[in-house]
This record gives sequence, structure tokens and C-alpha cells, in this order.
Amino acid sequence: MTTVDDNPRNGLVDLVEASADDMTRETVRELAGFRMRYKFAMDEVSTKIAILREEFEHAHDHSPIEHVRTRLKSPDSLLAKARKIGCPLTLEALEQQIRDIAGIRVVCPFVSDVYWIMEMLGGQSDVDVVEVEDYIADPKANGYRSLHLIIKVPVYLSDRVVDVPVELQIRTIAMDFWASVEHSIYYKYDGTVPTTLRDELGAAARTAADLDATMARLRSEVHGISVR
Ligand code: 0O2
Repeated sequence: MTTVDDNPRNGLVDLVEASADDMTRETVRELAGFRMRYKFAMDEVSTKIAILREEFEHAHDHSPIEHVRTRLKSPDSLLAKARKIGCPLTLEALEQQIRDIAGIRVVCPFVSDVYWIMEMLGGQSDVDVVEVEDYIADPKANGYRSLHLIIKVPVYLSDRVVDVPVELQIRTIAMDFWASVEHSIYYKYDGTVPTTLRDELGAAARTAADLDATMARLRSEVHGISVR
């Protein structure tokens, strides 16, 4: 397992407390190598999703995916999250405690597409689904809906194979629209959203869920596709 250094005055701590000019080449190289593994895992999962999408489009009347976004946590937000959760600043601890360093958000037209993607990816022999949080079946108190998975995929490096976690958020266009507006409101109010706004967001989340159900029903009526 890679750690930057056993001495807490060195390694990642330097990234926070020293200026860029003071960073040792070794520290920068270690952190870059660490993040690179997550980028490779993200690229692998993105390719899997692209294959599923293209094959599905070939066989069906619609695309199961509206768009896909990927993001690799920057060193700054990685360190900020480590501090927030009290994670020691070693690569080993970051690897164990922070599983959303590589993140992929898949936005689908229909709820049935969301679960289809989970089933297709989860059924692949080199994909290990380590966690499922179904906020569609069980929305958060504020109305947030989305399907969250942590999956691990093997990354073949030159000298070894490492299993790397990737966080997947799979949601419909309606869920994504709600989440992006809610996210900007949450940040504008620094986490303390006024009650009236919170209530309206809750009502909007229910409207979004109704819209998902109506669209699925309409599609089913027109095309005879079963609604999950
Ligand atoms: P970012 O910048 O989006 O990555 P954890 O992932 O461990 O920090 P938790 O609560 O265990 O936190 O995970 P959870 O609930 O699965 O949430 C992870 C991510 O889901 C969040 O990432 C958001 O992207 C999204 N999310 C969760 N709840 C909400 C919500 O109420 N509203 C919106 N808009 N998004 C949500 P981060 O870490 O917040 O940041």
C-alpha cells in the first residue's frame, strides 16, 4: 500500500501547509500517481457505460442515457473532505475512507433506465458493487432522489493490479434538474436554507417524481414498454 511518508510533517500535509514552491517533487509525484489510478478507473467505467449506451441504442427506440459527467476530486477538495471527516492525511487512509475520489453521474430519461444501468454494470464479472444507496426508493428528507453506487474495478498497472472505487450517481433528467437547483440554493444559503424555500423544494421534488411516473406511463401507453 502506498503512503506518502510515515512522518506526519511530510507528504500530503506539505500540500496544505506549504506553498507550491516548497512541495517536494516526491510528494507531488506520489499524489499525482494516486489520483491517476482513480482517473484510470473512471475511464474504464466510462467506457463500459458508453458500450452499454451504444448497444442499447442499436436495439431499442430510445437512448437509456441523456448524458454522462465525470469528475476527479481535485487535491484541494480531497484534502478538504479528509479534514471534514477527520481522515489522516496519508494516501492509505484517503484510499480507505474516501470513496468518491472518482465520480460518474449518469443522467437517464426514465427511472427504468436508471435501474437497467445498475443491473448491466453490476452483472459484469470485473465489477464489484460494494454499496448501493437507493434514494429513489427511499428519498432523502429534503426530497433528493438518485441511485448511488460504489463500484470497484480492477486497474491494470505495469507492476500490479489494484481495485479502485468509483462513485456512480444514476438519476433521471427530472431528478438531476432538481438536484442541481437544490445544490445551488444550498450553497447560496451556506447550508441553512429558509423553511419556506425548503418546503417549496420538497414540493418540487414530489412534482419531479410525478413527472417521472407520468412520462414512464405515457411511454408505456405509446410504445408498450413496461414501466418499472
Ligand atoms: P460532490 O461535490 O457532489 O461530490 P459522502 O459521499 O460520504 O460525503 P454521504 O452522505 O455518505 O456523503 O453520501 P451520499 O448521501 O451518497 O451523497 C454523496 C453525493 O450525493 C454528494 O456529494 C452530492 O453530490 C449528492 N447528494 C447527496 N445528497 C444530496 C442532496 O440532498 N442534494 C444534492 N443536490 N445532492 C446530494 P458531495 O460530497 O456533497 O459533493
